[in-house]
Amino acid sequence: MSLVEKSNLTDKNLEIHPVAGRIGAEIQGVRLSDDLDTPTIDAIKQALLKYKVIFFRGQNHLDDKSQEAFAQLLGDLVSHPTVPTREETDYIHELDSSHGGGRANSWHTDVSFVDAYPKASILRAVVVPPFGGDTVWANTAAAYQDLSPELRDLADRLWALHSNEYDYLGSHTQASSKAIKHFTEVFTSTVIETEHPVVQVHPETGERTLILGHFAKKILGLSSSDSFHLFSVLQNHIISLENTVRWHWEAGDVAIWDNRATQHYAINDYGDQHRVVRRVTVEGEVPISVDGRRSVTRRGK
Ligand SMILES: O=C(O)CCC(=O)C(=O)O
Ligand SMILES: [Fe+2]
Repeated sequence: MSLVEKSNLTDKNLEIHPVAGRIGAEIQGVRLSDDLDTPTIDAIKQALLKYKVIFFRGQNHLDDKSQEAFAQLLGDLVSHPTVPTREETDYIHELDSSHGGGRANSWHTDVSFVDAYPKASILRAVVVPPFGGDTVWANTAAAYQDLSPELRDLADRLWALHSNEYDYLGSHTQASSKAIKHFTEVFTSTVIETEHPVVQVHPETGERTLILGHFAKKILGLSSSDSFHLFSVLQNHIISLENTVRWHWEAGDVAIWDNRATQHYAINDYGDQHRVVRRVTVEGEVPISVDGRRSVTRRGK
């Protein structure tokens, strides 16, 4: 699959420049705000479905309130089920590198441990280190297409248990263990477990996408060992480099991703330098498997 092209959308001032071959495009000529006109918002939504993650440079005029207001044009916003929102905001989830849980250096789909997990995330860079701190996204629809027909058939029938109780220390070596311990206590203050199909049918594009990432604890019906190995086989297709796009942030950049068709990873290579990003998430729908069954929450919520 290749999306290497330059396309102009309805508004002649709005330009789309693909950043990588299978995922990601930069959109130029748009000042994000809640008073964008309908054709522009429709063009942004179409680009999001096609490129899976879209980037906007230089949105330095945005603050927490106007980020929330813009995001509401994409749907109803939802707050995180366990982590409190940033003070004096309704929906802003802050990741600050100096706090526990502020470095998302592990492949995941946001909040995939609930049934109707967010359909989109809108992330704004507030403090960016002079070097390092890039984020990488992977296309889970292209990953599915990349599987052999035999593996696709198998994946279509599998289900996995996702939980917010996962191995945080596995990916965090720098933040103090006290900060991580506190974050883990808050993050798992209610343990939530949901069974998702490993392959869902995307409600808008009809594409089949893989739902895995670090909240997936176990593929159901397999021994722990088989689950671990099969998870690795499928997850490795998702994160193959051909399937990814890497964004080098500047303060004021905004990234929007289709959380039903991507995973992402925040690279933790900037040591003690400060990095702050703020995210809002848009409410999603309960995933549906290839054979028409819906995800089920088994615990929590
Ligand atoms: O820090 C980043 O670049 C991404 C953090 C993250 O995983 C998120 O905002 O969902
Ligand atoms: Fe995330």
